[in-house]
Amino acid sequence: MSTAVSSTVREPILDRRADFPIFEQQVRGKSLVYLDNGATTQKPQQVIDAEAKFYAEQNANIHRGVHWLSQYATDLYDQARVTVQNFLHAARPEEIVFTRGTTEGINLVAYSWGMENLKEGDEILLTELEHHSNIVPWQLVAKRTGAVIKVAPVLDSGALDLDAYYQSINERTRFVGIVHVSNALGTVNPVKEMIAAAREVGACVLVDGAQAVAHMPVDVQSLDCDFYVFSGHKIYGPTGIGVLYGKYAVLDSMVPWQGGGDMIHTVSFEESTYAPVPQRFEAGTPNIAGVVGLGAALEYVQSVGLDKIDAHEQALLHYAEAQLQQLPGLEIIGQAPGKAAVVSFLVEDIHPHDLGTILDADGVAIRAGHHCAMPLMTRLGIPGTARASFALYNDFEDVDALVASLKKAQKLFGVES
Ligand code: 7TS
Repeated sequence: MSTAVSSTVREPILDRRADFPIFEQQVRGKSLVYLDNGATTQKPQQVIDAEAKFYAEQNANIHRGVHWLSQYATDLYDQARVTVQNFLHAARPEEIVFTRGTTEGINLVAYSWGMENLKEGDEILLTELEHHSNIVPWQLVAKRTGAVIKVAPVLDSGALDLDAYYQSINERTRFVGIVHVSNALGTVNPVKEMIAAAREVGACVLVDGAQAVAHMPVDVQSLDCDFYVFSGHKIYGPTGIGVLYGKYAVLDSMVPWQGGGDMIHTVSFEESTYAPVPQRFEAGTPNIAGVVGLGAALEYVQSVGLDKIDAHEQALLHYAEAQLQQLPGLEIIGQAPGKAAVVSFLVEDIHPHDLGTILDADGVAIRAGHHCAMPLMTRLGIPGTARASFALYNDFEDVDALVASLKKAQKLFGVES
C-alpha cells in the first residue's frame, strides 16, 4: 500500500465525516467511534439518497416491462453495471454479475465452475489467510468432485509464505482461491504475481476482494484473474448486493447455478435454453435498488479518490500502531509489510470479547473474535483477536478514543499503563 507515514503526524488527508449521517448521533451518550469497517462500512448521504430516490421515483421491475418506468429502472441497472465495469477496469459490462455479496459470488463460482470442471485428484489451492467464505464452498465442491484442497501457509508475521505457495502449484492445480487483503490481519497478498504463477499451469484463479476494493485501485485486466468478488456493503454501499467479475470467455462457458425468470432464452417442459451472460447468472428479480446504491457508492469512492483514501487510512494505521505499542501487554497480531489499515491485537489478561464490551461502553465499536478465519487463528495459536479496521471517515480522534478506552480497560483489569 502507500508509503510509510510518520506515526506522530496528525495531518488528516480527508475530512469527509459530514457525508455520513450516522455520525450525527451519539452511542451510549458518546460520539460514535466506528472502527468495525472490516465488518461493514457506514453509508454516505449520496448512497442513502440514491436508494431512497430509486424507491420514491424510479421503482419498477427490470428487463420485463414495456412501460416507461420499467425501461427507466432497467437503464439505471445497466448504467450501474457499467460503473462497476469501469471501477474494476473490466473489458466489458457483461463480465459483471450482480450477486448478494462476496459469499454468494464465491458460491456461484464453486457450484457453476467448480462442480463442472473439477474431478478426482484435481487440486484446489487456498491460503491460510482465507475467510470461511473462500474455504467452505470449496470443501463442499471437493466432497462432491473428489478434488483435494491444498493450503499455502502464512509466516509468523502474517505474510503469506510465498515460497510455499509457489511450490504448492503443480500440474494438478486446477483452481486457486486467494484473498486479496486479509480481513483478520490486513495482510495484502501480491496477487498479480500469485495469479501469474497459477496461470503457468493453466489453473483458474478467483480473488476475494472483499477487503481490498475500498482501499486500493483494482484492475482485473492487469491482474489477469478469472474471477474477482466483492461486497457492496464494505465499500460504503448497501447490504445485500455484491459483484462477481468473471472473464467473459470463462463466464460464457459456465452453466447456470440458479434457474428462474430472467436467466432463460426459451423454456419448454422438455428443455430450456439460457440467456447470455451476465443474465444467465441473475435469476429472478435482483436487488435493483441495491445495484443503484452500489453504483452511487462506487461513484462516491471515485470522487474522493482511492489514492487519498489509502494515504489517509495508512496515516491512521501508523499513528494507531505507534500508540498501541506503548500499552503494556498489548501485542499486535499480523505485521506483514505494507499491510492494509487493520490492527488486530491481544491485550494480556483481557479476553478480546471483554475488551469489545468495555470499549462499547465508551462508544468505541471494534470487532472481537475469530473474524471468520478460524484456520488462521488456529495457525497463530490464538482463539481470536480484537480488531480495529479503518475507513475514509475515521480520524485521529477515533484512534485517541480507542487508546483511552483500552487504558481504561487495563485499569479495570488491574493493569497499569
Ligand atoms: N471475504 C473476506 C475477506 C471478508 O472479509 C468477508 C467478510 C467476506 C469474504 C464475506 O463477505 P460477505 O459480505 O459476503 O459477508 N468479513 C467480515 C469481517 O471481517 N467481519 O465481518 C465480516
